[in-house]
Formats: sequence, structure tokens, C-alpha cells
Amino acid sequence: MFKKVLIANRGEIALRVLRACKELGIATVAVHSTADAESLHVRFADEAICIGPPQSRESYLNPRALLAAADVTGADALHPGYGFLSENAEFAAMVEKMGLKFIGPRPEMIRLMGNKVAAREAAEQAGLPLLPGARGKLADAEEAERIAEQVGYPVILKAAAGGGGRGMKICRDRSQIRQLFETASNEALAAFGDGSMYLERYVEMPRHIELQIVADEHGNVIHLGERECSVQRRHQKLIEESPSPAVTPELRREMGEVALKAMRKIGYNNVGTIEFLMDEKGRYYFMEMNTRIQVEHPVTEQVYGLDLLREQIRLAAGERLERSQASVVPLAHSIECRVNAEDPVTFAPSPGRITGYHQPGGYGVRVDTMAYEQYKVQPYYDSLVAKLIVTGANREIALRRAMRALNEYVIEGIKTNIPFHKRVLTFPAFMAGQYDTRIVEQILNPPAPEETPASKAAGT
Ligand code: MV4
Repeated sequence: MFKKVLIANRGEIALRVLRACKELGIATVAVHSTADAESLHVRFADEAICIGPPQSRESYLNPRALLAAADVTGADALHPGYGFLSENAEFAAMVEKMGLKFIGPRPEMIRLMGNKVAAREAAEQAGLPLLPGARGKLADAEEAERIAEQVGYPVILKAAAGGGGRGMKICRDRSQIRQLFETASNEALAAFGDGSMYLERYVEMPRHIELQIVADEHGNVIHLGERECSVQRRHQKLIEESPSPAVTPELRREMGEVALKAMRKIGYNNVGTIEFLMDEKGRYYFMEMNTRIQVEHPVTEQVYGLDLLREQIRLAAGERLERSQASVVPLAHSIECRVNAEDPVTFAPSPGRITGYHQPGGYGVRVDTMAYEQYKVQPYYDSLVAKLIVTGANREIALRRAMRALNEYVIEGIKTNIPFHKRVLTFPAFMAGQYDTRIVEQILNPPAPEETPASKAAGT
């Protein structure tokens, strides 16, 4: 096992990693920007190193500062958390070149999944179902037109270097392709330094369903079921739950078997997440694979009774999976609300000092957060302040517990999206489990009520 882990992140995930290290008997090194000197991950770590000014570019995204901190503290492994450099294959390779273990999949695996065209091809080879679309990257707009005719409209153009919703354009007919291809490709070139594009049939009302993979370095792979992540706004997830209301035990078994076969074929190691789109008919298609621990990992931990951070660190140290697939059964229902420092109406960031703080507790309630009374939410980083994770014997119990916990939550001095979470949890389609990725739009812009002869007569 590792002796000392450097945690190359901040906020709630740095704290989550630190706690897992402590429980494994591993010493911890926190790194922080000057803005984060007062953070809990800094206070609780065995050692802390300031790596630069507040801007991420010069601190948490600065490989040289992180590697120097690892070097001077004698860390033997580095945990990247999520975001920042967690899916940067070059950084992972530099870490390993220095003789430290990067706690994640091998750098080549990160590189493969980072290129969405290469990932799509690897997924197809490995037997994962794909939407009809281009094989490999598109040479030009003419090729895009030709393939779009074959697969049928609407189609979606995506950047090979994109992901997470960046660099996508929907084309509803032939006349749009030429223009949108050029625009999208130029935008991708400017944003990622790579203008490569691919294309697939567009699914109008998809659910976002993702499968948690856990693989050791000895060829053993298990999955921990799915997370439903369709409650999103502008590709930012707001609420996640496990199991998905749209996945039956039979479908879970089938998706799991297909995914495990693919992961063995690809030679995946460590934790990872396969993202699927699911259409109205329950058909599922590979979309992307994330090679990091994800924000929403706690719902899976609660439902399957497995500490994913502990497991991730153990597996990176070369240890074996202790659980068999047969022992993995969903024992509960869990819902996560991402509490952000933002205006609940405009969604504008709302950084500042928390002047009053009381967090919910009680049976089935978990709060993963760096927040406390007097904590200052910084304007430089993402606006996540806490993850409220509630767990119950079934979905109905979890839903009521989520509402109860949100009602207990007091955060003063900044605005938060807690009021918006309450709107989602009481929205009929969410309560019924019958929703897709359009749900936030539907809550914000309810369709105008239809005028009936009766309402017209009543003047309502
Ligand atoms: C799609 C799609 C429909 N059809 N691909 C958005 C995030 C990125 N991972 C892929 N995304 C989408 N890809 C096809 N062929 C719709 C989306 C999409 C979406 C996906 C998941 C969750 C929310 C979304 C919101 C808008 C679009």
C-alpha cells in the first residue's frame, strides 16, 4: 500500500480522498492555492503545500507546481480527484515518469477515452452498442452530408476532443450540415486545438444513464449498476439517483454483461464510468467513457455498500477486487442533490462568505462538503458547495427524505440552489420517475395551458 498520497485537488473531493487515505493508514499531502489556505482539506492533511495564486491555471492546473509538491514531500502516489488534471493523459504520464503512481487508469486508457472518435471505435470493437453514425473522423462537410443521408436526420455533429456537451451541433436537415460542420470544427479547433469531428443519429428525448465500472490490475472487473443523471442544465448535472427508474433488473444485468465484456477486451483498469444515452424505448447506446472518480459516486456507494475511494486507491496499489459480481446487488435507493452557490432563479454564481450554516442529518442522510460557518466560497472555482446524498429502502422513501433534508438545510450569506432542488423533487414527472434530459427546461418553461372551451367561457 502507498505510504503517502498527494491530493491534487480542492473542495469536497479533496476531503473525500483525504478521509479514504486516513482510513487506509496513508499519510496525506494537501495542495492549495493562496485562496484556499483556510480550507478543511488543508487543515486535516498531514502536510500542506501552497502551489500558487487563486487562478486554477496557475495552481490546481499547473503540472509543474503539483509535481514539485509531490517531489519535496516524498509522496509515492497522486490522486487527481475529478475535474482539473484528472483526465489529462500527459499529466498522468508525467506523474508515472517521476516514479509516482497516478491513482486512476493507465495514461493510455485516459488518452484513448479522451479522444471521442477513438473511444467510439474502441467501444464498437469491444461490442458496446453505438448509434448509427460515422466510422472514424469526418474528412470534410461533404462526407458529413453523405453519412447523414445514410443514417437519417436529425444528426448530431460532435468534436472528437469535446465531451460533456462541448462542441456539439444538431442538424435537422441537409441544408444545415455544411455551415454547422465548419462552425463546429472551427470552434473545436479554437477550444481544444483539434478540429476533428464525428457524427451520429440524434436522439431527441434521451436519458443519461451511466454505469460504474471497477477493475483491478489482474483482469477482474465488476460493475456497480447505473446512475440516472438526466436532471441537468447546460450539461451541469443537478440531481443524480441510483438505481435509475428506467432500468429493470433484467436490463441492468444485460447492460452490465455487455459492459464487463467490453472492459475486459479493452483492458480497462481502476474505476471508470460508461455513459449511455437511452431512448424512449429503453434502447441504450454508448456515448463516452469517463476515466475518473465522478462527483456523483456517493449514490453508488450508498446503494451497493462499497467505498469507491477506498477501492480506487487499493486497486491503484495493485490489490485485488474483493467483491464478486454476484455479491453486488442494489440494496437501497439513493438521490444526490448538488448544492451550488448560485442564484436559484438566474443560476448566476453567488460566491461569498457563509455567515450561518446548519446541515441536515439523521437516518439515511450524508453530506459531502467543505463548507462550515464562516467558510468563504471562492469565485475562482466551480460553485459546488455540498452534495446532499439521501438513501432509503425505496425511491419513495428516498424522495421524502430528500425533501425533509433540504428543508433542514440552512446556508446564510450566499444564495444557493436549494429552492430549485425542492421544485425538482415536487415536479410530477420527477416524482413519477418519468423524465429525460429535458426536465429542467420543462420546469423552468412550463408549457402554456391549453385553452379549452370551458376555460375560455370562464375567462381563465
Ligand atoms: C447526444 C444527444 C442526442 N443524440 N448524442 C451531451 C453530453 C455529451 N456527453 C453528449 N450529449 C448528448 N449527446 C446523440 N447522438 C444528446 C446529448 C445531450 C445530453 C446528454 C446527456 C445529458 C444531457 C444532455 C443534454 C443535451 C444533449
